[in-house]
Amino acid sequence: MSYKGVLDRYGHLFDLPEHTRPIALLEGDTPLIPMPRLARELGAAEIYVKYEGLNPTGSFKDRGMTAAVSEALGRGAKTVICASTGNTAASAAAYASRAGMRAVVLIPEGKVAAGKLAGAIAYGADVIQIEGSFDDALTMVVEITKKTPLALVNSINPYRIEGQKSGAFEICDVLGDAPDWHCLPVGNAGNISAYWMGYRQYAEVKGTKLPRILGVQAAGSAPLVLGHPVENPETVATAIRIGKPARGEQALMSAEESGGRIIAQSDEKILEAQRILASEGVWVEPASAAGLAGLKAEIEAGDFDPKGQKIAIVCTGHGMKDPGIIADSMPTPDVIPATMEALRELLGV
Ligand code: AN7
Repeated sequence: MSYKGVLDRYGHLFDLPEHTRPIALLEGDTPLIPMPRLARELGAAEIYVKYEGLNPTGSFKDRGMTAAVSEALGRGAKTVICASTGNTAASAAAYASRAGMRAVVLIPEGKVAAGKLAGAIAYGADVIQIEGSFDDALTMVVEITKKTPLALVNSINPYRIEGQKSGAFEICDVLGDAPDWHCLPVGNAGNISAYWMGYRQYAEVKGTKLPRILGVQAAGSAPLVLGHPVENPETVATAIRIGKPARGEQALMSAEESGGRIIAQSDEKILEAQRILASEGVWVEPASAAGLAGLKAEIEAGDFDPKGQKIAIVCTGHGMKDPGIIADSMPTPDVIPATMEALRELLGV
């Protein structure tokens, strides 16, 4: 039977109300790409990248959005609303349009990568820029959904988390068990919470083991590492430029329960990890490289013995989401006259 998306495949494991009316874009079923060279270099047994950029709107958000929009539609909601650093906005916009609903997205002005903003506009959302941060936008959407029939589709919405558990199920299904370690970026902290719930559920129903979780924040937006909210978060990894994570407590508990931890990495290290992944043929947006940056740093610092370990790294969004960062941090291509002579001279052949 052909693939129909995460609700179809894993819906029996999601806690969703009866009224849910499935809206799918065949999200999920993303590749778990083996990285043997990286594993050798870092001294691990096996490393896999869960390439979430291959979801329909280019990020992992589609896993949870299919569930949240399906529930909202079934309940009779006409409009969904979210705050977003970009990927949630694009995903909400796509699923809402597919459902025939209106999407309103609030984003921090000037801090959303081009590919995400373009997506939200292309899918037909009402895009509103806030003269403030993601955290300000989230406060506003939470407030307005308390008093109006607008349906909130940020990951405070429990159905988002239900859908996002599918990432953990897929990794276990492909590997035949959970990995030893699971590394991923942490922003608003929905994904880390969802993965831990998913792994725990699979351990109960399938007898798989529990991985240890390494969550990675950007150093300039690391409230869970600092232990307090960050008023003015800053990082090139704009997806995780979040100072007051909605599921912060749950994220800390998830990491701790798993025997893992949440750490922070500098922008420099995050961009380095982005380049390493690209050198293996996997282009991800900066935030998505945080998991690898953290793993590499832990191994190099001797805080993590990779020997014999099977490690999954979630790369949450596609590189095409943020073309600007490449233009800013990498050399501009050479320009030559349209002659063979110039080409041969440049190539030295
Ligand atoms: C590529 O889109 O918060 O810890 O509003 O886009 O579950 O928040 C995005 C988050 C990691 C962090 N990687 O996940 C939003 C938003 C990418 C992201 C995260 C995000 P959470």
